[in-house]
Amino acid sequence: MWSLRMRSSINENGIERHISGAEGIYNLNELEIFLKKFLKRAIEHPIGMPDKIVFTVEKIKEPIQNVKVLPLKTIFCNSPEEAYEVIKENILKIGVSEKALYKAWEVIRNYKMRGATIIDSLSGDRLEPDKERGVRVSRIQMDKNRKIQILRKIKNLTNQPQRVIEALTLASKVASLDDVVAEICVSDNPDYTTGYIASRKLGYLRITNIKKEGESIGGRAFFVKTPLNIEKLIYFLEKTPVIVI
Ligand code: WAQ
Ligand code: MG
Repeated sequence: MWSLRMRSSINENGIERHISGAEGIYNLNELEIFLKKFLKRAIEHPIGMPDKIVFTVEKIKEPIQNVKVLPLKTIFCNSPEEAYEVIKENILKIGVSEKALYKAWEVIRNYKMRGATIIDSLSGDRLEPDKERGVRVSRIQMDKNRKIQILRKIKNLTNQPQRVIEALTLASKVASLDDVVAEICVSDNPDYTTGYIASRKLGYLRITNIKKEGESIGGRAFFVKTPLNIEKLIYFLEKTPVIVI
């Protein structure tokens, strides 16, 4: 099996601004199709046309781990304020402090990162070594039959089912770790206003109207228990190949 990754960016006054990325695990004869798909995605992104697209194609040598998919549910909210209340209520009850949630929200609102911030679920401290980039979850794929089942379930709930599949795949890998208490995610696409919170206890809770239409804020935060081996956590998230079943 092969790991395929794409990231695209645009140079703005000497600063490389991330536009989009994609990840997958494929066999050799699928690679060409997905290279084309990822290229199309890079050049058709609503944020704009990139001036740099990087593809990484790597043969996977480690054993691939299976991780169970999180159960999916949608909570309909009418405004970002209502969404925040729903998030707060759910996330506090599984052991994330208000301070930590506030910190995550602040990072998501104010920084454009390529990856996720890692936040101490109690103190609210940021723990990722590279605070500009964050941690990028990679080497993930959803099992084909599971994908078909999820697509059937969400077809009337979203106009971008592929986005849900990818987010659910990522969230299932992240939530599989005992060190992780929860995740919160807001898409950085101005036209995509459904976000989610996820954990083994809550499952994958889609939250509509997590931000206002047209806003380009977005990001991800992983809330973790401390003390923990942060290098080991990051290695698993970035490097260990996982199929979500
Ligand atoms: N690993 C870690 N963080 C990432 C990754 C990754 N592989 N990809 C993106 N991020 C971070 C980064 O900070 C982005 O700005 C942010 O997440 C949002 O990324 O159920 O589309 O790709 O309807 O815009 C969730 C809701 C959609 C789906 C999430 O995220 C649903 C989404 P985006
Ligand atoms: Mg995006």
